[in-house]
Amino acid sequence: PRDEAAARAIATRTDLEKRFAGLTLPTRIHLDGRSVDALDGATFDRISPRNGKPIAKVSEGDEKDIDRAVASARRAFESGVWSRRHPRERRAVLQRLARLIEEHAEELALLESVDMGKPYTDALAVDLRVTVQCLDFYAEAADKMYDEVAPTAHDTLATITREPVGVVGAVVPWNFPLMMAMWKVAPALATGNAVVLKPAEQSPLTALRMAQLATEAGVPDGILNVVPGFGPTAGAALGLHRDVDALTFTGSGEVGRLFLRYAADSNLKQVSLELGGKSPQVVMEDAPDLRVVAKAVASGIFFNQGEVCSAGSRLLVHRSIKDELLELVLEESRRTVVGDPLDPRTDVGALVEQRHLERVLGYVHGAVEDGAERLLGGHRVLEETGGYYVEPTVFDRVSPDMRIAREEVFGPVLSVLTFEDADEAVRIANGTDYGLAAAVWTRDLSTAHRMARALRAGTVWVNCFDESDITVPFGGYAQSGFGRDKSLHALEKYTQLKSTWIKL
Ligand code: TXE
Repeated sequence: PRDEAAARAIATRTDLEKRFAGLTLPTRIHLDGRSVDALDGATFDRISPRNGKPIAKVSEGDEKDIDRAVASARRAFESGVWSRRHPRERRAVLQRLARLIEEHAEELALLESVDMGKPYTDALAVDLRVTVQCLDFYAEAADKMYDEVAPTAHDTLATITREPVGVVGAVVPWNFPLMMAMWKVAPALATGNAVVLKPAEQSPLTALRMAQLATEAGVPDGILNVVPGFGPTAGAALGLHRDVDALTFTGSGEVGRLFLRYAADSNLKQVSLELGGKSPQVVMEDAPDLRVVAKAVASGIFFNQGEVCSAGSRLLVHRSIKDELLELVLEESRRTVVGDPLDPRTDVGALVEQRHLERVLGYVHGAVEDGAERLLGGHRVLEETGGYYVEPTVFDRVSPDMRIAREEVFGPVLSVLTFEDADEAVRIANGTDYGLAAAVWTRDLSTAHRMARALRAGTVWVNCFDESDITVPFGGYAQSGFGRDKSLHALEKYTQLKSTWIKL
């Protein structure tokens, strides 16, 4: 019965709250295997988006702290304690870390949920599962990478070997804090680099806890340093540092551009960028079961509060089936529960911070002003909790030139557009600056292949959405960035090729 389920849920929520209250929060910089304060002792308040209340004071690293973290990483890298270790031993250490993360999965999911507002159940089932898989994948890869011998003249030998780049800077966002960190840290460590990680100021806790576990697992001191702090100070210092060899970033396009500038203004460090998107879900006239499509459309935009770089924020549907599909999408959207991230019944948690809530609501108001028709949602809800909740929102009659159809909202807001034929669908789908992901729904094999080729995106899904696996690369075309996370291709970002000629 519903009441009983509700009572159970509340008990669980209370248990989680109690559990969180009992945790010693990881709040200090992780440097040389130890927790230390910022050099000037500065801290900043972490506010939980579930209720707007402070949960911790976290060390605020700045340029000087980044400086000593990079120096420590450089020392550790050059010492060879990790870079020259037998790859099999690096594998064993990373596997130990994977097991420790597994053991602490509930604690880490709880930190993630309270820190940045995603449902605890998703944090556990998605973020933590993927984090562990990622680490296991790159740990396994560590001792299975072979180098090459080139087919050169008989009296020469030319080897092509992969070497670690050295010190890797990683700047990550707050939407999947631990998972994104691991997408960068695992391949970088597996290939023998040292890493300085700057988590987002909205979500530093899991990265700090993970670094403590890394030390416990045997990652040598200095090989993984984590410096929480703000973008324009700590983030910029890492981007501008002359002793950082590669910088891997996930975040906004605006800041991505800055990292290219930082590299140009300092040491031309190698930069890779993953910058979000405006992913279309293209539903052709001959789409399969529209109920299945509707479910995928709703979860594709509401999962993780819509704070997903590949969120299916544009529904492009053939005019002839629009009414039918839209009705089903609205049904799914109404069933989507917004609520406390710690409540197991919650599908959509809290947006990460007040500023972001305002940004999302700003897009909603802008869409109304531009003439889009609001069919559902569009409001802040549960304001009495002090948290930053927005209900699932659906806009119809969106035209491709409206801001809501072009810019990344990063909230639970779906725009519906229509098309007459495949050419128009492709034109609209490809008509933004982004190119991260796209989906096409069709029963026709040729249409599927033709559309998959025509869609300008790093990932194309056919008759599915959000399908993913650590073995498959992820990254963008166009202004969604360059370089790939996940799969063996990600290793290219953290290694460089050396050609060695030997005259025989
Ligand atoms: O991102 P920022 P924000 C998009 C999404 C979102 C918007 C703004 O549309 O609404 O960006 O989010 C660090 N120098 N995405 O403001 O600012 C910052 O500290 C160096 C898409 O949170 O890009 C954090 O660690 N670093 C995205 C990281 O950059 C700086 C995920 C990301 O923050 C910096 C997040 C500076 N001047 C947001 N300013 C995705 N691709 O998934 C900030 N940072």
